[in-house]
Amino acid sequence: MRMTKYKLYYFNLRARAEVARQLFALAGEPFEDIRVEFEDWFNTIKPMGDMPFDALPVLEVDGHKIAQSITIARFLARQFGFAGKSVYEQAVVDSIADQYSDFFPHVRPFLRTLLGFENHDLDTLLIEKVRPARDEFFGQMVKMLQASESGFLVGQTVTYADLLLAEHVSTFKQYDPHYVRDWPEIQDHWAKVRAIPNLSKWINDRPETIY
Ligand SMILES: N[C@@H](CCC(=O)N[C@@H](CS)C(=O)NCC(=O)O)C(=O)O
Repeated sequence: MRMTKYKLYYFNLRARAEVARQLFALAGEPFEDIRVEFEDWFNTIKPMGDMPFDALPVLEVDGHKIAQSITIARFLARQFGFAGKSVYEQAVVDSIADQYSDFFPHVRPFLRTLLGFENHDLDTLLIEKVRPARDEFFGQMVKMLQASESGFLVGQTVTYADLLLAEHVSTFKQYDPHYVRDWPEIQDHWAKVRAIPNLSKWINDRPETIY
């Protein structure tokens, strides 16, 4: 049987491509993990205009390109069985991904400052922007966990929504060691997701990056 050929283009960061990479790891599916240097992107690849919407990540599936990180994650999750077990569950999973996208602009300046693309005081951003947004978002996620009663956000098994939340937690634990101290349900969720054997192997083996 011919295998689908996947190429994932992104920068040498976890950031917006990491959930896609983790879905490949969970499924045990091979893919080409193409990590573009910023210099090559801005000087060569972007000017060629071959990437939809002129941004990364982009997933190439047998030569067909798909853009937008959440769309890529949803596509792979559907392919590999991590998108929710019923149409209703899938809608709830997608709604969490959309909620994550609404939350993300509150933490984006912090991440862009780490990369040197913006220039803010990181402690001020943490206190004034990141933590208040975190409290609202984590409160919403705890309600999902309480409703599902499985330790995962939706249904009985891991979905790409769990990966989005757990990867966010990992990133901010790196820079704010007490990030989940007052959120035991979120800490337990993070530990449960990251204990999944294929995922924990990927996390141990993956390239070390700033976030
Ligand atoms: N909403 C898009 C945002 C994509 C995006 O902003 N990508 C950034 C990196 S995280 C990028 O390609 N920046 C370089 C550029 O815009 O030229 C997604 O989630 O994929």
